[in-house]
Amino acid sequence: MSPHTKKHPHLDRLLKRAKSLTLDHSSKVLILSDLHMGNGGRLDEFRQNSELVKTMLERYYLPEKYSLVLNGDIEELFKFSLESIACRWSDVYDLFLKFGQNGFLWKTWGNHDAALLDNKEYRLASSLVESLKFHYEDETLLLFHGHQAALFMWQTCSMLSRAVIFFLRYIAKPFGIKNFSVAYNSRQRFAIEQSIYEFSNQSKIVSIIGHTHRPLFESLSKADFLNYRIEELCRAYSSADGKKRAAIKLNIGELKSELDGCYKKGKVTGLRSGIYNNLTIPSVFNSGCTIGKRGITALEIEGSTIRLVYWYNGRQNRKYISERSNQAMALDSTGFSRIVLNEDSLDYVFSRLHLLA
Ligand SMILES: [Mn+2]
Repeated sequence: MSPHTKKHPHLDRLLKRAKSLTLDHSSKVLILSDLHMGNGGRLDEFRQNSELVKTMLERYYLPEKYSLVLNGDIEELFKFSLESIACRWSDVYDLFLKFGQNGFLWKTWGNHDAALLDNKEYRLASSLVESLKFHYEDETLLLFHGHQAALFMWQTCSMLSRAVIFFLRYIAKPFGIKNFSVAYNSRQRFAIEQSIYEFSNQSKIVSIIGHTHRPLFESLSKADFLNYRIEELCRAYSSADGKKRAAIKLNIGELKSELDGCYKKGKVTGLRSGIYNNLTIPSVFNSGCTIGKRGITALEIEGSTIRLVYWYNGRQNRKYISERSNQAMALDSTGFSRIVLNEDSLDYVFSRLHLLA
């Protein structure tokens, strides 16, 4: 296809109109999406992780001087009124607004909270945009919710939205029908991710989305990473002294059995690895969502590093596997823990994008 053919004109428009910000090597940004906050009742999908979200914002990201991007579907307006949401979670809005002091607070709208556009009462009204672009050196990261990729689907939905909202509020609720926010099956999710992936590679930008509730972190596959790490350790071994050699040998043994585990499953495992084509181009990242049963995922940008992190109740005796063999960090005595699932330098991400896309 000619480079001048615009296959995704609506995503292109989004990129052109995006609110511009510049990142430097001291920038810290937390990206969250898909909180789906409700009225605090049984059908409120935010409720079960609300303490976790409040604690990590207040005790970790605020004191660590992070700025905040809320990347869409923060409120669940298909099922609840803004009044009921704002009333139940006013302390969460207080927290969001404090991030302005660390740098900035921006919120992109998603399909479940687009109705807030004309609402003057809305507390985050002055932070609301459709998309954001971060300029990092000569590179661009585009942040948007992601539903825009399914424009045709969405136009059809808009025509039906009155009926859908009526159904969800007045029929689904009394009968206790759950899980409406997981609106896409895996094929539709794949179609959305794929068109954003295509668009990002064509435009040589990195897109950061939410919407599909599936965390994405394009990177080396776990097996490639483990191979690379083992290689490094073997090189270090030859120049190490006796004590260090023993530690390196132990470490290599652990990595080797992890690597064997990857191959035993018959495929290279990981959150994401090469499902669109044979080469992994790290052009689409997804912060995941905060309505998971066991914990939440989020993206962090800290200077030249981008990370996918997982926060969970550390008192539960469960083992979480990091793609990079990282250790979990307990947050003081809160009971909550954070583990880095995957991380890469932005320079590496953009080099790969330019060399492979
Ligand atoms: Mn959405």
